[in-house]
Amino acid sequence: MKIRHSNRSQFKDSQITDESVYHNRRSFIKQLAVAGGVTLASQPAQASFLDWFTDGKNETSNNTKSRQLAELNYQKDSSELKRTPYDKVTQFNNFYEFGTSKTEPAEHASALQVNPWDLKISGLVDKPYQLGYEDLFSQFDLYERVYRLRCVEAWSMVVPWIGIPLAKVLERAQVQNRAKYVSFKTLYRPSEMRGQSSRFIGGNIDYPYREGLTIAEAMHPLTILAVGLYGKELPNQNGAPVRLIVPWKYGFKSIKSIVSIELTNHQPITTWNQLAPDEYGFYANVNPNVDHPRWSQASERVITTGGLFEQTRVPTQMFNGYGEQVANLYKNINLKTNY
Ligand SMILES: Nc1nc2c(c(=O)[nH]1)N[C@H]1C(S)=C(S)[C@@H](COP(=O)(O)O)O[C@H]1N2
Ligand SMILES: [Mo]
Repeated sequence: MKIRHSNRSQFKDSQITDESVYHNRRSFIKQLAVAGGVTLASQPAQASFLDWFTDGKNETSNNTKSRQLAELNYQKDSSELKRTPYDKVTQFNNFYEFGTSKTEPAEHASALQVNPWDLKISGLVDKPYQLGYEDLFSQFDLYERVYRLRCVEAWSMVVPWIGIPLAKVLERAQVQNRAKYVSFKTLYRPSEMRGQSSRFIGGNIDYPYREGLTIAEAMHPLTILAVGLYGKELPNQNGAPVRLIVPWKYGFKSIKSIVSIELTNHQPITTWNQLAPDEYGFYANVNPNVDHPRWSQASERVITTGGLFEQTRVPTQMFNGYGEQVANLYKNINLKTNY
């Protein structure tokens, strides 16, 4: 593993606080413009970006404003969390499409072309639609959410994500009543994702990588589609240009580089459950009381700045510490058998 010094000084405090949606959107867009990630040249694109800074749009009715504030409150507790340095967040990854080690994603994910992108929202909806690369940054309000990410491998990190509540994306498609689950798929493009053309590199996964949630989980305000972290666009190795974040579930649920979101009436097949059903369930809620068959889930190693000798272990919390918000989703479910 490469050991590098933290780069935190490059982030302004304004990017990693929860002051306001307005403020975050503005600093995020500045970042995008500086990074050259988005072209501001064309008039229509510029107009839609500028709309973000005005209060004249339908998005900013009083109702919407209070809802936005309510959602931001979810972040209050977690804003106390100590953030994992940017270098660790972007160089210690799981993204088997680029290799099974923690360092291969950062080494090989630059091959992935994220612009243009095509994310389809389809299935049991009245209004299926698509989002292109720039739409991901311009068509919805963006929020900063500082969440702990707990991998099933018993390590965790704390990441300031920027994203869109998934519920907003689903609501636009007008979800039908008979939809019970949401199915997600990662891009399948072996020419750019080396693990998809080699079982040896890609860990024997039947690509594309797939994940799924119940409708209630997908609609929960903590569930977001992330398009950025630390005030910048997502690096490819973290799942650019758009990935799921479900903070109360093991990290493998948080599927990267998504091209398809499909509403279904049946529980979707999911990658890790298909590969090893005795070890990885569909729910995959973080649960210190249900061990993995091969290791304990009672505690976790916190990924910090440290080098080889660092060992910061903390007890794992039920639902990764988000129980107050999500426990009610599972009140009629046996969490030992539905792991
Ligand atoms: N498409 C895809 N998504 C994926 C994975 C993967 O291999 N492929 N790994 C998962 C796992 S196991 C974890 S812990 C998180 C890691 O996210 P991060 O690298 O941004 O920390 O991504 C998840 N999403
Ligand atoms: Mo993971």
